[in-house]
Amino acid sequence: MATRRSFIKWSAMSAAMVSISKSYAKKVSVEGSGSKPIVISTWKHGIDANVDAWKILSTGGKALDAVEKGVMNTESDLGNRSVGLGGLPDRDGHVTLDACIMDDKGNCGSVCFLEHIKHPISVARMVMEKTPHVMLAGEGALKFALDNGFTKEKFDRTPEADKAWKEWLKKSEYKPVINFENHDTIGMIALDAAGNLSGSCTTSGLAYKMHGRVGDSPIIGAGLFVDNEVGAAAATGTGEEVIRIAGSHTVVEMMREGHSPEEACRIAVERISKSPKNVREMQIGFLAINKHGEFGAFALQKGFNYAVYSNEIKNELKDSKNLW
Ligand code: SD4
Repeated sequence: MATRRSFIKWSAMSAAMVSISKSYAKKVSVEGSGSKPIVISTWKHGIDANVDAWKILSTGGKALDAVEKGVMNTESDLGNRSVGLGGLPDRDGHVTLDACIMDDKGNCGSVCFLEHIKHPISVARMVMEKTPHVMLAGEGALKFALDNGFTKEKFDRTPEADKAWKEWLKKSEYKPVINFENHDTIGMIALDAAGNLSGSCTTSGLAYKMHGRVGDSPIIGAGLFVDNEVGAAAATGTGEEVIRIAGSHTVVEMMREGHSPEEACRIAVERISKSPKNVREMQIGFLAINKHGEFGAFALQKGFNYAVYSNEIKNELKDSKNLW
């Protein structure tokens, strides 16, 4: 039987929970008007990726299918220097790919340090759906992909990436820092017509990184996080800094506390600005959607943009606000 003391404790907890959920439900100042379905994704290439995602979302399809199909568009573009097999290699000439995906039920899958596969995002989805694991790396990830019907692309680097790498080798200046010319991982998050969220993230990582380096993009909670009760977030920029603060998870937790998507992203960016490393020259950006379909973004530096597609916003590139 409940004692008076446990009843009082329970009542106090319930009151606190009601006030938290009220503050979450409260409409704070937000970028997006709050509609569904909606998809948002990082950088200019998000425009083309959103088109493929929207074909699924606008016909009642699932956010999970949309975010996979959407970023496959970017992975297929061999002209892209930071996503897919067209990406710039590491310092030893290897193009190593990182990707992850997360659905509305908390399922997630990831691959990192994967070579020779055109669509790492689909391998990540297969890790999620066909294995008891979340993450496969390197040779093991490649073997898993080949065993499951993916084909090994023959070339090591595109001719353009090869040329850029050979040019870089002349000085071999090791500066694995995201600056203003050196970024465009795709992170995509979507809310479908049924009200479910999912996200994806895929990249070739930092150009000329150390062989074996893995960034934030395949790490659930860093490059991507989805909580279907609250919202979803994705990151772009210098992965080490995003990992240090568990960036995308932080953004989602801030939304859980009642912050708008943009405010939540700003809080994460402010934390990064206090990094023990010198982040003055780095670019890091987050984007987020909440359960109501409101969205927002925030970055350290000027220049981060993201693409939004909904019934009201027909695939527009928006400039993110920034700290510095
Ligand atoms: C990484 N976050 O590997 C990725 C790189 C990136 O825009 O986002 N570039 O650190």
